[in-house]
Amino acid sequence: MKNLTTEKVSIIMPAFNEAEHIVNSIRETAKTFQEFGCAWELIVIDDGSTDSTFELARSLCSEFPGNLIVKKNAHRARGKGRAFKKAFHYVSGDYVVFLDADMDLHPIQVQTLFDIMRFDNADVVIGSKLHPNSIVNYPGHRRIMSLVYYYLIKILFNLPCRDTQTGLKLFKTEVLRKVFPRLLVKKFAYDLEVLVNAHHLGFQIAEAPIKLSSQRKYGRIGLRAVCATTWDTLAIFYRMYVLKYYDRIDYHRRKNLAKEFRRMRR
Ligand SMILES: Nc1nc2c(ncn2[C@@H]2O[C@H](COP(=O)(O)OP(=O)(O)O)[C@@H](O)[C@H]2O)c(=O)[nH]1
Ligand SMILES: [Mg+2]
Repeated sequence: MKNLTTEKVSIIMPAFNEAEHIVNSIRETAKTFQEFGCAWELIVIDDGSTDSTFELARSLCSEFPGNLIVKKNAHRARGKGRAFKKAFHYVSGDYVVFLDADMDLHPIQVQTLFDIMRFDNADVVIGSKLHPNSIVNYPGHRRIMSLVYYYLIKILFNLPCRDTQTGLKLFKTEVLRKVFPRLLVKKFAYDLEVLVNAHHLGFQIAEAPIKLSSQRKYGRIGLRAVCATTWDTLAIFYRMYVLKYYDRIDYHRRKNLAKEFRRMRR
């Protein structure tokens, strides 16, 4: 296998009630990155699972000392977005990979994302179920949801990508350092908020084909999650284009820092 990168890669793996998969997912990810031959760390962030996800993940720390970090949110399922934000505090790599914990998407595909990052000179590469070369095996109703969501995103944001929701993404760490402090969404539409802000800040986003084989026949996304995602999506649009919140956030932060500085000098 050719060398992925000479720099360090941090993989963030959110996990909620994944006792069935987590041990295999951690071992498989560790094995893949060991074979890539680069420096890596895997940050598993459990969101108050009600099964043994956290205990199982933590029991593997002695197998991968210095490479595996396992953290837990005390409160139950506060959302994947919030989990990513928390996990980012532990990141020490130059690149960050978002990877779902159920192995629907095998981490070997990170190689393709890195290749595309180089070829396209991109700052962000996202796995896309709607890429013409993707091989996807997932439930029919999820296909329809993906397509409807694609048109909604196209109309609202005109992003240079077709699928914002897939659980495999690669970022240069500097992108997330700039983007994370701006985020408000804590649950499902956080992917979109990350990409909308990265695009708005002028970072290049490219899409990669993926191979996805769904482990769960029906998925876990219910009607409530669909409604919440749609609502959050409209809220992101409102903040971006009506309130211009994301532009003002830097201004307010600078103003607060200046105020703090003056207070310190007094
Ligand atoms: N930390 C955290 N992880 C979550 C939460 N909800 C889902 N996940 C994880 O996010 C990933 C994707 O969730 P999944 O239910 O497989 O969604 P799907 O692949 O889009 O059907 C998996 O790794 C889950 O364990 C949450 O509220 N908090
Ligand atoms: Mg999944």
